[in-house]
Amino acid sequence: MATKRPGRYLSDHEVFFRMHRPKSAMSRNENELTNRSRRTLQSMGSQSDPIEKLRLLCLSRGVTGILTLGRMFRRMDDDGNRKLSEEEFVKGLRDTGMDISNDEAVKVFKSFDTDGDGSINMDEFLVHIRPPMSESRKKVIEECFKKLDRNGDGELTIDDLRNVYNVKSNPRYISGEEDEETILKRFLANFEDQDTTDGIVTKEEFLNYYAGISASIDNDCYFDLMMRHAYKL
Ligand SMILES: [Ca+2]
Ligand SMILES: [Ca+2]
Ligand SMILES: [Ca+2]
Ligand SMILES: [Ca+2]
Repeated sequence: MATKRPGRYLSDHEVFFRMHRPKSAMSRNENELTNRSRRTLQSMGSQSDPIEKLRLLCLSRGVTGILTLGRMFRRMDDDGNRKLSEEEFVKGLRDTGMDISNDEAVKVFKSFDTDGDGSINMDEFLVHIRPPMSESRKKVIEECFKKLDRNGDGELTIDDLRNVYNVKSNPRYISGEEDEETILKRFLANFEDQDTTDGIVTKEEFLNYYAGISASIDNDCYFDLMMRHAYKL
């Protein structure tokens, strides 16, 4: 069982999930999520909450679909300054084909701009658009993050993981296919969206990733158990 092989989940996040959730249950949850999201999307009228629509659009691509939100952000960011101006945001929302009036879009913009500096940065964007999670779910995710973040600087890097997680039982390590660095790097990359993999996982990225997973699991206790088990809290 997984508990007897610490560190093995580092080899491949997919493997990690399959260890903690039977494969059939995993794909069943995920299929349910994508189907439910698609059905809800189709049945939503033009009066529905535009943010909920965006969210469902991402979730209909599966639990990791949430990582494509980052891509959406960059697509909207026309001048590439990593912030969305009101103009970029409103235009971006309308470009998704969403039925939303200018006034509505401006309202959404204002609600996203938490610090009120007149633009939306990536964190503000993700916080508002990812699937909402209960406080208890957020708390357990944050505890896991804290455990991984050994030097407590609020970011996960290879240095946090080195010598903490034993990769020596990893089959690809044993066979000599991969060294520790490669294995740890891939573990971190699971939490980042492919276009911006910088080897640093922020708490927001981590929360964002698990917001996708969380959306596929209805039961709070099960989610809690899965997280504690996975990170040996
Ligand atoms: Ca911009
Ligand atoms: Ca702002
Ligand atoms: Ca750190
Ligand atoms: Ca990153």
